[in-house]
Amino acid sequence: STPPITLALSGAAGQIGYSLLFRVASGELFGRTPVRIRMLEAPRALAAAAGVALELQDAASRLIVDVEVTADPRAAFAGANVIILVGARPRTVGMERRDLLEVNAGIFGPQGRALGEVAADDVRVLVIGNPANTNTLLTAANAPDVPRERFAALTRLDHNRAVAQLALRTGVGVAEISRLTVWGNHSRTQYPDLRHALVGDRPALDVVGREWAESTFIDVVAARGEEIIRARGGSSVASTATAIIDHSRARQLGVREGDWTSAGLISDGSYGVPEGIVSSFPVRSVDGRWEIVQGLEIDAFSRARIDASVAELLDERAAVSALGLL
Ligand code: NAX
Repeated sequence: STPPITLALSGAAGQIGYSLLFRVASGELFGRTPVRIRMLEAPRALAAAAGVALELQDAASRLIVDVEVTADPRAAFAGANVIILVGARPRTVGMERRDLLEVNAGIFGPQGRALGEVAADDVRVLVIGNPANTNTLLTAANAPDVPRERFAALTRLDHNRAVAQLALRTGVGVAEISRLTVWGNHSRTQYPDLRHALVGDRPALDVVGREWAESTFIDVVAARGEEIIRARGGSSVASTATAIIDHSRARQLGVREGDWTSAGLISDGSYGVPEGIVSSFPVRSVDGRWEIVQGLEIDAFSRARIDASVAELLDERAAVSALGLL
């Protein structure tokens, strides 16, 4: 029988954790491979996490080998093959960005160090907690021995939002949409790019026109998180869990020939994005490793949008560096 995968999930008692764990139990994340679950939580949420673990028992999943709950990153990450970092300190009213970055560096720095020391040799790390790109940078910087391509920030939710909007606009099923890219930061400055996208076999730009592509589409996708908060009275949870599963399956199984998806990866300088920052790119997975899709032509409009989001990422990196946290 297949040896189990060890999954460590931080923020496991939070909303996204609560949604994701039961989908792991039903095999959506790792197929038929059995899984050991390590739930990492802040000390104040350990009791709630233990409650979620009881419910996981009640799911009577044939795939779950065991569940452990801990507040110690080293215990959670020991031997972990997949680490999903959801737990973060959300921005509260009146909180400066500098404070937000500092508090989160206090979480992701030590977690990076711990995973670098004790995770399995084949570990993959996916960061969801915001600011996701810079939290990924902090995690990776503190785990220098883990190969750089193993770290990703989740931008698949933004990608899925872009796919859905383009399908709605053009009246086709989502399966007809390909070659969309989300570039840059997981924030309002992100650039959902349909310049290379296809609707069926037609260039998306010919179908929707420049006006819609360059204003409405970008605004709707980039502001979708806020729209959900207004409509639902809470941030995106189940769709985030879906995006985590989609990202992970695309990494494990690859994407359709001729297509790609989006993920925040540590830049190797591709597309003029400064080396070392974590930016969303067009990506494909080759033998389970993320690679940036090369050779796409970047016109002046795209250049300006990518540069604007990259400027924000450089700013975040500078702020964390200035605090002595990188
Ligand atoms: P919740 O507040 O429901 O859950 C967060 C959990 O993290 C809490 O249970 C908290 O106790 C835990 N936590 C805090 N510090 C921790 C630490 N040091 N170690 C372990 N756990 C810790 O938020 P939820 O709705 O689950 O969202 C979590 C994060 O996802 C937020 O940062 C949010 O901004 C981010 N998001 C990112 C998205 C993306 O696409 N990248 C989209 C959805 C979401 O907004």
